[in-house]
Order: sequence, then C-alpha cells, then structure tokens
Amino acid sequence: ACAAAAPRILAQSVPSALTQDDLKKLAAEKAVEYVSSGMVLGLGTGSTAAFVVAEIGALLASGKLSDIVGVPTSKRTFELAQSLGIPLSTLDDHPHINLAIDGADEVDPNINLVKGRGGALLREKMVEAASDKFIVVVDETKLVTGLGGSGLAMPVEVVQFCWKYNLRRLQELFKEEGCEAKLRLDGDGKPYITDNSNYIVDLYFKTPIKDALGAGKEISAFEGVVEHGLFLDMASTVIIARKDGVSVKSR
Ligand code: ABF
Repeated sequence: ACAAAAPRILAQSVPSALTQDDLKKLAAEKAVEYVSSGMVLGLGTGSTAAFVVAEIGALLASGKLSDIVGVPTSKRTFELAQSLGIPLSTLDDHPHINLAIDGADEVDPNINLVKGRGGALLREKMVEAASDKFIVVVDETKLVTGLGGSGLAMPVEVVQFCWKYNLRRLQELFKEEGCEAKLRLDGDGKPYITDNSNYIVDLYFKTPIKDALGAGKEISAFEGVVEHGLFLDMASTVIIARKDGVSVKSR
C-alpha cells in the first residue's frame, strides 16, 4: 500500500553557502506557491513549518493572499499564527482542509514519513488526514532510504495511565529489530507532556523498519496507544531544499 508511482522531480538551483535555516526557508517559500486565496490550510509544526506560517502571515499582511483560514497542528503553531494575524479555526468548524503543509523527521523515497519528534504527531495526523493535499517541506538531511533507519526516534503518543506497561509492550513488539523504547523527557527531566496531555514513548530502531504499514497497525492495536509517528500514504508531494537546489517530488 505504500508503494508509489515513479516520482516526478522538478529542480531549481539556489545560491551556495546556505545554512540549514536558509534551506528550510527556501523549501517553505516554494511550498507557499501552492497556496491560493480562499483556502483552508493545515498549518504544520516545527522549525520548517514555522517558515511556512511566517510566509503565509507576510502574504496576508501585504494583501497578496486573502480569505485564508488556518487550522493549526499544535498550541505552538496556534500561537505563532495568531501573532501573525492569520485567521484560525479547528477541524470541528472546518473539517475539510484544502492543503496542509508541514515538516517531517524522515522522508523515504515513496514520500512516507516519520513525524512527531516535535511532539505534535496526533494533531498533525488528524489535520493532514483531513486535507485534500499534504505537502512536506524538508531540507536534505531528512531523506532516508528506509523509515526508522536514521537512528533517531520514531515517536508513539500514549496515555499516561500505565505508560510503563505500554513502553514494555512496544519494545517487545520490535524485539527482533533490536528496538529500544524510551519515555520522552522534557528539559527538566520530567515526562514530556503533549498538547493532548499524553506521554511520548520514542522507539529507536537499529535498522529501518521492514514493514512500516504492518508496524503501524500493530502499534495502533495496543490499547492506550493514541497515535504513532508513521505517516504512510499521506503526503503527495515533498519539497526538498538541498545546497544545490530546491526540488519538488510528487507521486
Ligand atoms: C513537525 O516538526 C514534526 O512532525 C517533526 O517532528 C518536526 C520537524 O521539525 P523541523 O522542521 O524543525 O525539523 O513537522
């Protein structure tokens, strides 16, 4: 189900000596070209998505865009968008979103994703699943050949109740992959609490997940798991900023 047709790739060159933030901004600016007046937009979370939100705010302020409604994917994004004067709503009032733009932690060759290292995976998945089109914006450091293979976290949002029980079940589920499960902590060493008052168990795989679709289903089947960070078959387009150019890949 995760397979996709050969992606179309369009490239555009960029100046050299760019920082990672410059690259994120370039990807964001390219993504905002897909936004038009009158759209209901899913507003992503994270440093790359923040450049998207800032650009939308600037276009609204200059009058180049109008009649936009934003549906934020986190409290952070709500606050940023509100500070920029972007009219905001929720899925309750705008259940149909025209376009969502968000960052990602890992992007595989079929535009399947790991998301949620920023902690906003549940709202991101709800908003992006309700969108006609979902564009991912990344710099080249996010590209992987297989999901979970970066050695970094694949997040799972769990209820606080008996979180150790679910952490152990998750670790056991991926025992053969040598997976290590850890409760995410905040800067003070206390459990990180999501916008939805849940905890996050981060899964660290030693090798890429062999069957991401199957893994996602097995994770979701645990009672007390709220959502996981595998975003499969959701994004149609990825905008990648590299030092040698911005490329747009679609399926
Ligand atoms: C969101 O922000 C997430 O799903 C992902 O965890 C993170 C990426 O952040 P950044 O753009 O700062 O790398 O998109």
